[in-house]
Amino acid sequence: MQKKAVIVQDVSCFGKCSATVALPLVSALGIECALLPTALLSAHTGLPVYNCFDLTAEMKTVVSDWKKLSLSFDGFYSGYMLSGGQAEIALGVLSSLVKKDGLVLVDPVLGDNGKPYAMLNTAFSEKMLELVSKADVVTPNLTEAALLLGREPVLCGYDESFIEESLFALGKLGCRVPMITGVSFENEKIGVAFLENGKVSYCFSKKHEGVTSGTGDVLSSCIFGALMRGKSVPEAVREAVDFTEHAIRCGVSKYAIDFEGALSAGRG
Ligand code: PXL
Repeated sequence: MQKKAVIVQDVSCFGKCSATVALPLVSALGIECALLPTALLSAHTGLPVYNCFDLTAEMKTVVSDWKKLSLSFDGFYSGYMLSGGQAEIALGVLSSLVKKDGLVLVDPVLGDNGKPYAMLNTAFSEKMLELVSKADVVTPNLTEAALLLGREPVLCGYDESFIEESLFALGKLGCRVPMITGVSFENEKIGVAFLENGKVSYCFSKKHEGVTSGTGDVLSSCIFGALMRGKSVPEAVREAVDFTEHAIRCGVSKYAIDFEGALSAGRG
């Protein structure tokens, strides 16, 4: 039977991120995706002009209809949300629409480059921590890991012991496999650190200077899709890191990476 996943993400009409990245990538890995949209944006927030429409009320109706349809999902992947209220709805989806042994990946989209996103407040942080406590895998960047831990973000000059202590602290929040993305100890390499069964591992690829936009969603989507396909955590992370680097080599625009080029590579 084909596996089904629910994806909780915004729809940014222009600028590749969130749903417009997660749906094609997870679908390409053979997983049927259902979208619970958190917001409709004319363009993602990295663009100089955008409008954002909050879809909290619509999310409630979608979830209510899904319950009436008796839907049941094998996986759950959440990303960009606007509020604690939306995270609460996502928690409700987890408890009522996702199978008990379903795979849960929470990308705690809270900030970047040392700064929290504008919508972050105490209620949102608390609900995000609750979601994290129920996750199999969490994929914060360095800023988000610090925000989850109530610490000041450290973006450079850290060492392995700092990353490893952060991973163990994230594990204490209740998630089974904490990860930190965008980890870099040397100029030429960047990748993911993760903690599984008490062991810390790293997975790196070549670092391309100046590229950050859009990589996080590509990475998390690939990790989720590969795990849904039954890959082990180290295999899923390796595939995701390699695919993301491939997408960067295919092309980088001001606001996104060419994941479509990487998806279609080798086709005539
Ligand atoms: O990739 C994270 C993300 C998701 N959704 C929207 C964003 C961003 C990052 O800036 O603007 C709308």
